[in-house]
Amino acid sequence: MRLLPLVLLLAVAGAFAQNHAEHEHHKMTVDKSGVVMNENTENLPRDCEKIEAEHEFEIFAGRKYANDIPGTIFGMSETDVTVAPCSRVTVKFVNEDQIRHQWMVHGLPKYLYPAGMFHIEAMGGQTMTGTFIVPGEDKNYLIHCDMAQHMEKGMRGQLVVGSGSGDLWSVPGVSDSFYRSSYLTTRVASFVALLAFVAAFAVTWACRIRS
Ligand SMILES: [Cu+2]
Repeated sequence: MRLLPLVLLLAVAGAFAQNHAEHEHHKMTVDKSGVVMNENTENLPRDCEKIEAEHEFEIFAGRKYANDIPGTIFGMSETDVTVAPCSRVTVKFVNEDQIRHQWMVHGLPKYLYPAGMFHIEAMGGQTMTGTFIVPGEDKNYLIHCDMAQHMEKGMRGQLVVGSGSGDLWSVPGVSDSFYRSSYLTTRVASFVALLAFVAAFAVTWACRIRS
């Protein structure tokens, strides 16, 4: 029994070491308000000679930003963020809900951003600010919240560098409809309505001929 404290200590140390190993390739700032991962304030992407512009955005997250968009529960005040090539982008992410939300960008160069990702996570009611530098190429990057079901329920956007590479699908307020399935359903519904109209017309016409 005298060994028990030692065993417990080793177990805790082991868990800590493992946790640390999983995250050591990401650069993280963590405090009680949230997390900023892979922040980059000065390392230039390979296709940039200098910082060409500075951008600052204040982006709000919360249920109330989903109000105008059918089928969504969560939202962001801006789903379409446009920046200059080789610019430094600072995002102040304000979470107005009582649950955690994230502002996560994917597809950035992996030599600067482990897993190609920059991300800000704010606890409920908290604000977190983070900075990163975008490459020079015209491209659209996916922005989303990675909490379970949040992207599906509306937390999806795009970061457009320069003239971009084409709108991503299902971006609330940008691409036509949030769900591809509901887009199809709308078309099917229109088709059925049209068929019904034609059928009614044909029947009326047929009755007239008979009388
Ligand atoms: Cu979220």
